[in-house]
Amino acid sequence: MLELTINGKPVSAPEGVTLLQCAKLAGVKIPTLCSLPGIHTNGSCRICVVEVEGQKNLMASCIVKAQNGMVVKTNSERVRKARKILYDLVISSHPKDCMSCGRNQSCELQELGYTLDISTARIPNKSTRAPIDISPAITRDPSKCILCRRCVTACNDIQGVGAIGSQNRGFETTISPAMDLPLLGVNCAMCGQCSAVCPTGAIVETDHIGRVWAALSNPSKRVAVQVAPAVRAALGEEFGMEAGTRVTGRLASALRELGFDDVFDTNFAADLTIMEEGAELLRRLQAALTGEGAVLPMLTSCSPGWIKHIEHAFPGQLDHLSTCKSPHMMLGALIKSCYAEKLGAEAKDFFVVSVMPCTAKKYEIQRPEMQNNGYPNVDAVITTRELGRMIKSAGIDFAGLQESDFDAPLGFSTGAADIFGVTGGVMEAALRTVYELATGRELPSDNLHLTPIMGLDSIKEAALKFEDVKPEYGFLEGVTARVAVASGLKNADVLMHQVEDGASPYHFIEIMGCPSGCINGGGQPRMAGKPEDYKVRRMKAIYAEDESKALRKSHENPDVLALYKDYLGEPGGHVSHRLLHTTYTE
Ligand code: HC1
Repeated sequence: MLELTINGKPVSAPEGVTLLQCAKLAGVKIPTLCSLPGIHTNGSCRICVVEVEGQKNLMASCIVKAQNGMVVKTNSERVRKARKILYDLVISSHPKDCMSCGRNQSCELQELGYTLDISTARIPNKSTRAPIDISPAITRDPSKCILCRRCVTACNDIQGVGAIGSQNRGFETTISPAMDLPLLGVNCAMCGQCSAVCPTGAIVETDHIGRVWAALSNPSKRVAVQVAPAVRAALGEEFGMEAGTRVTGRLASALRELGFDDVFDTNFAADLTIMEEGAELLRRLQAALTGEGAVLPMLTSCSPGWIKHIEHAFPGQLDHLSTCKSPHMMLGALIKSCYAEKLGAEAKDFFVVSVMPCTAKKYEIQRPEMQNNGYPNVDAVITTRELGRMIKSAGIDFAGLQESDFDAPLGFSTGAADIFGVTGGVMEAALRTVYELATGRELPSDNLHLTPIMGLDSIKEAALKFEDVKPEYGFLEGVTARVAVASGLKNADVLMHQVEDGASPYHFIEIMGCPSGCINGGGQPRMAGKPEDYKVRRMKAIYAEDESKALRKSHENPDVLALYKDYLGEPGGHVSHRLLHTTYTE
């Protein structure tokens, strides 16, 4: 252990930590605009400067390593003055339009001004408005960029995509795609990890709140809403609750209070996806194992950031993707067909809203593959953050809401659907069903988890041997199915290079575009100010949702079974294919 002094108090810290981490361990908060746990920006903002005895210059505490005997001051007059000057320089080119900015009251730059007790801007404003880049999922306003480079780190180092970077030099420096191209013109996956770390309003999700309010006040539209699995494990954070607080019942009530006519659950369609994807996997395995030939490994297709990435990075491998649409698109397709028919209505009468932890879902809904009979399956996507803003703007006391259930018939789900929200969950849910269908034997309800693919590791794998299968699944007898799971696009690439080389040992691979899966989606509450284990807390909430359910396997969902009996026929059948499946050919 190291022994040093911070602000006159003795502090012990493990070897290797920075002064910023060391101060945090000692309960001393040093302000910063660029550093975040897991995001290493090399001290670009300098706001975290501290005085170190014996050193002439102030030092950026996020890059200087703690050393034995150091005497550090984090709040001296010299430090405070320097931070104010640095802050003034940052805001000298900032538009200062806080009142009309989407990040008003959730902006780290604004909050820092308060923390530093800034009362006047002493450097004349040099701000010039640069053109705003509005893509279907992400909106970039370069005027609000403070060059902290968190987004560059998220895109390049964590996701391995490299869609944005530093352009030009000195005062001309901007953060943007190369040659100032729009995001839609480069290899951006629309995952929104940049928007989740941006401290200001420079990178945000493209706003769908306006179109949702408009639909809610349009008397000729029936407005149905659905909620992704991961939203219920994080929305509470927007209302000051601890990371990992489960708010499923309050969420359903809030949506009713907002005026939605139907409050459905994407989880229903996650169960449906397992039926469809499971049938597709069994068909592909049968073809492969009986010598007919099939494209394996099959890759999951529910993460639209992942879909956009494979189109850019591995365009020759698209036939590995499952043909299943993502669950929320499936549910949208059902609302505008089966459910509309039941009510004597038509697709045009409905406006379907998805509440998602994901920004790429905004891109997904406008894809031509995601419509039936000329109508998009889903009309608007709001992120978890956007829903939080809508609830606040409607004056709803979220914490004080009574809990309620989602509406029938498209709101009931099993625990298998809940775990879609975390990396490894789709695979575990699929294997729960495929194993029971193939063997006819029930898995013990107290031992459903496939532990090798649980947890937040970036790449995981498991093997499952099929023995004593039912006669119709004889092709599986003695077969050991090998599966892998990756979350985050950089990790996906590792598995995809094997696929591209024809060297993948797996039959089935789950890929989620965001690191750790949807619990850490680009549209989830931002991590700044959260405990470092916030992802673990959200993961535990997701597994707790699963474990709290009476039914925990998708093929046991009675409403999904009724849907097949009354409308769809069988998994992978003709109606399913028309509504619930697609192919990507870009
Ligand atoms: Fe996801 Fe999915 S799990 S993609 O991670 O398959 O976003 O939560 O809604 O559609 O169900 C996201 C989450 C989500 C879909 C489902």
